[in-house]
Amino acid sequence: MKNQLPPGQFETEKWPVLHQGDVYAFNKETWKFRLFGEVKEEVSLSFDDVMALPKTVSTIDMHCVTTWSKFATTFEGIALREFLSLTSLNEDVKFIKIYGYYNGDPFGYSANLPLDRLLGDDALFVYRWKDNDRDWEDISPKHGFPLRFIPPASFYLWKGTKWVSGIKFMKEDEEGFWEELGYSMTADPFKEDRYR
Ligand SMILES: Nc1nc2c(c(=O)[nH]1)N[C@H]1C(S)=C(S)[C@@H](COP(=O)(O)O)O[C@H]1N2
Ligand SMILES: [Mo]
Repeated sequence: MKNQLPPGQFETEKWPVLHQGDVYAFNKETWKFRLFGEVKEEVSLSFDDVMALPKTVSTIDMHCVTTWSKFATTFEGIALREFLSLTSLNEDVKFIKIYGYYNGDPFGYSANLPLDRLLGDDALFVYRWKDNDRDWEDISPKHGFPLRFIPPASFYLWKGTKWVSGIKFMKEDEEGFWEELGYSMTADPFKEDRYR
């Protein structure tokens, strides 16, 4: 599903910035990435632990609910599935919530997603990107440095948590930051599935 414009969207060449709250200032000493919820054992990873995981490069279209879409952006990052090899999930885990910083709180932002649609190369925790106009660049602080999630193009971009801090594994679906405010649990741009 590449370079396909969902209904109600227009294409932008630039990459706009959108979020609530402060831009997180990276501190390698205190930065942690937690795997928790329905897991046999909780895991806490340092930045070096995360960066030692296998890398994936993918071109992923982005669709923001505010109606811009950006095509042909190539990302390098760690596929979500790599984290599954670091812990054992309890039975019947179907959903996750990806957490990130909001005004200094590492778990202040979150977005829910169905796990079975995040096992491919198009579900990445990214640290650098390039497009037709530029060579590889680190993800900037405003876009989520040092690490942010980019969801598959079949989800609106608010499911792409910036300044990530962990993944909660869940049996039942649960609202995240925007979902609590009335946005869609499923968020499919091709169905204009914006609100609940
Ligand atoms: N931690 C955090 N992640 C966030 C947000 C936020 O407020 N805080 N906003 C989301 C929203 S609404 C969008 S549209 C995308 C925008 O990503 P961009 O600024 O890199 O384009 O980030 C998402 N990730
Ligand atoms: Mo958004």
